Amino acid sequence: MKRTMQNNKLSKSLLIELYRRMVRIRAFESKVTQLFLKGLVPGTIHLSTGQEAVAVGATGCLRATDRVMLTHRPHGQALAKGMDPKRLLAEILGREGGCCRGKGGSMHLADPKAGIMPSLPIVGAGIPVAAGIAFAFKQGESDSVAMGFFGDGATNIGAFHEAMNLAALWKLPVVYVCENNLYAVSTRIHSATLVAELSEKAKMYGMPATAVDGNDVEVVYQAVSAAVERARRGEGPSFIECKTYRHSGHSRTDPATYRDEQEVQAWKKRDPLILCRKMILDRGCLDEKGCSDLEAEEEQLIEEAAEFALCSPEPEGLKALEDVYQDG
Ligand SMILES: Cc1ncc(C[n+]2csc(CCOP(=O)(O)OP(=O)(O)O)c2C)c(N)n1
Ligand SMILES: [Mg+2]
Repeated sequence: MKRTMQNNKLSKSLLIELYRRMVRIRAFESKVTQLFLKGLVPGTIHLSTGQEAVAVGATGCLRATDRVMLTHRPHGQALAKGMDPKRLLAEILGREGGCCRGKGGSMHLADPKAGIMPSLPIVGAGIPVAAGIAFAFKQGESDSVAMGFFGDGATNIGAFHEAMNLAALWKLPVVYVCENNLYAVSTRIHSATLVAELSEKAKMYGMPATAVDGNDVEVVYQAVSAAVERARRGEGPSFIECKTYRHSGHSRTDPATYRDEQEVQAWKKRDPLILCRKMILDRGCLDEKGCSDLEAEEEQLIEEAAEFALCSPEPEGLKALEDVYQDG
């Protein structure tokens, strides 16, 4: 992706590409919801609607060889890092054509060729793994970078603290992207920690840490790309807290009645897609028709993904143990 900036603003073509990716994620998760309501998705799903700017802005400057660790809310992050929507949707439906041949489902996605390591839905578990990947890059004298995504709730987990400490101490090339959506399931952030700013937790271990508007894709891109460049130069890890909000409940079974309706509406007004679309129109990157055409193209891409996924067969029972154990 072209990465030029003009007057601290992203180039028009880059902004359009970032918008396209956010629209793709929104259309994808809306299709997942439809299929879930038809009873076609085994298990539950955790949607990232409202948080698209974090996934897209954070991964926008990464190379295919950089690796990401995802969470229990991984659809948007996987699409943003380059997973094919067809293989992702087939995986969520538990079909043979999925990225893990239907064995993983929504929360266990992987596509190592695209730099997507198997996602870990155990809260916080991916944080030390991202440090481990970065350690391997460093040992191999590669300039690749690892990125670890996690939520606000994960910053209260022991693994977070151990990983932050080692990543800083060993100057590992890892960028930690914390999606602070104010809740861990139904627990509001400040009923779980007395630390007012999450970035303080990372600073304490000796790494640069900052908080940004996670609904502004340009701001996320700029903050994270500076951290990625720093890691590539061998200067060590960074922590970026992206303040954002999920539009729906924690999972499909959560009506989210613990949230104040005014709070939800205030965040919906700052929907990252609305903000980015306005930026694109105001800066003359595209006109109204250009935006609608782009949105229609992404809808079409997701329709094709659904067709592929729904036509993909369920895995045969006898194949259940294939790809599970390493040979030899
Ligand atoms: C170790 C562990 N404890 C509890 C759970 C159940 N659980 C799944 S997601 C979640 C909340 C995570 O909140 P946060 O880190 O803020 O991420 P978000 O869901 O907001 O994206 C919990 C408690 C789990 N998966 N792993
Ligand atoms: Mg959260």
